[in-house]
Amino acid sequence: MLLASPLRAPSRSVLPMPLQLFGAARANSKGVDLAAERERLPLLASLAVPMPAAPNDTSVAGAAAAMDALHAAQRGWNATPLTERCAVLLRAADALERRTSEFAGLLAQEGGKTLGDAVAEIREAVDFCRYYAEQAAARLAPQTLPGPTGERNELRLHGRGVFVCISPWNFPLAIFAGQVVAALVAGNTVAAKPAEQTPRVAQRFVELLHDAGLPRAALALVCGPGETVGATLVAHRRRAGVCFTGSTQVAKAINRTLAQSAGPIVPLIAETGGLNAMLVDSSALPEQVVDAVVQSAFRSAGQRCSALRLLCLHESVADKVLEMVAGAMAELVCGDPAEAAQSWAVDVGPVIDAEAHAALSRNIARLEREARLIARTPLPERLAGTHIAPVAFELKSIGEMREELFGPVLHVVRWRGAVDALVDEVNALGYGLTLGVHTRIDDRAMRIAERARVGNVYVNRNMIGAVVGVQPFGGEGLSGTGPKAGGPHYLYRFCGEQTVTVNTAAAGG
Ligand code: TXE
Repeated sequence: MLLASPLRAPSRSVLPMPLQLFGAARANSKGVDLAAERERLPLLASLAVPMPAAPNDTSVAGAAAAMDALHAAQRGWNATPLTERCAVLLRAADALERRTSEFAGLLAQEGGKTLGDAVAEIREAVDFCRYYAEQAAARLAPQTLPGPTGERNELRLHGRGVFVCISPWNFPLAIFAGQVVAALVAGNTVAAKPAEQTPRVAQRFVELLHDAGLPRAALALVCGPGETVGATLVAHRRRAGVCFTGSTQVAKAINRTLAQSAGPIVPLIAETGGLNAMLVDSSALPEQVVDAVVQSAFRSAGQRCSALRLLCLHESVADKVLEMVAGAMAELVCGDPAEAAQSWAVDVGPVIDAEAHAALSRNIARLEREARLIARTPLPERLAGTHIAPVAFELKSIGEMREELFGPVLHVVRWRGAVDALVDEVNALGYGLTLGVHTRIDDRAMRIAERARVGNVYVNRNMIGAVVGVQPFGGEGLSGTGPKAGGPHYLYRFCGEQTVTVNTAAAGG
């Protein structure tokens, strides 16, 4: 059934502006040339392959046993030459690239990804493998530090021990892979816990790593509920670090578990959600703003931590921009998972599960009572149970923003007066992940960036790009701890450091 219709170029009515909707975009937020990918993947043949069985959940006792086994294996893996650890990642990257269509099918079926999003995500995972291999080779070898005559000082980096990597469902391949390979290449063994919703993608990637030469003992896939299985890994006395991506609430719960459990003090690398704003001033180009808004708020059905949640429009341009946003939202195509898996024309796929659907529906009903509805994308009746139609509401003030709604829901406010005061209001929300700025006034964007307490600022473009090595990604405040994934400082957090000082004047020194 999935192969019933070949991929087709998106056909659309004439848009009210030169807007590029997702399927029609030439390059997407991950820097992937979608037109080239369309050529390369004319038919996703392996989508016809049935979904593999999901791995069984690990018991709590099994999770604890896995930690002990990983601890026993760590010394051996850490002693594996750095060049070989890097080579595993490079072989994995090549294999993943070759298996793009298979993984795209899995991502579409298990994670509800549109084809464009799935291909971009695979590319990101490939990039993580190659980038961390390259970074490890360049940064993790021992260094000699300057010191007094008669002494040699060496700085050595090593794996810390067993790293617990806990990932969310919204990038079930890229985030899972990025965490795991970073921890591994640094010399740690890894307990990898994927989200409950997406264990198959994780399992396939783990198999791929083993096929690429990773010893079985270096990595354990541990599936199951976060509150029990995940918490067991975090609380285990053998954990030497935790790398977590997910919600702010769970990051705080993990912090509490770490503080209350026996065992060493260990680092927590947390990447969490955001209440991401886009600031548009009176000089901004409306066409550019609208393209950026639609991409940033509704791509991946808004299920991205970087997604635009709060659009702040200067009152002089607000009516015009909102009219155009409404026009663009009317053009978005919501498609079912099967269509999404085979067609470049689907812009908005389903939300992840019934629970997410119910929570978003409740919040939208609240906004319908409390705020002004600006626009809603038409949703075919047959998709009503699985999809949330992209929707935009106008609020009276930023203070009405609540917690992150992880779906295609856009809040809009109008502003006037000093832009610094607006930035302060956005800072006061406490999150600090992404910020968009649209202005043609010289230096204004840089001043805003300086004042804003966020990890990633995007000027005069959409705000969901996080190309590995190009826009290292991660926030501060309620949005996470840093260092940034896909950046030059990331691997260091997975490493222990040791200095060795040798008295070279001593006999035999
Ligand atoms: O997160 P959850 P979800 C954020 C995004 C959103 C969230 C969505 O903004 O807030 O992720 O993902 C496990 N002890 N980002 O719903 O519920 C759980 O089983 C240990 C940010 O999956 O927090 C799952 O594996 N583990 C981002 C994982 O935590 C526990 C990029 C995440 O679950 C646990 C992408 C516990 N007590 C999404 N409870 C960024 N900033 O980069 C749950 N888990």
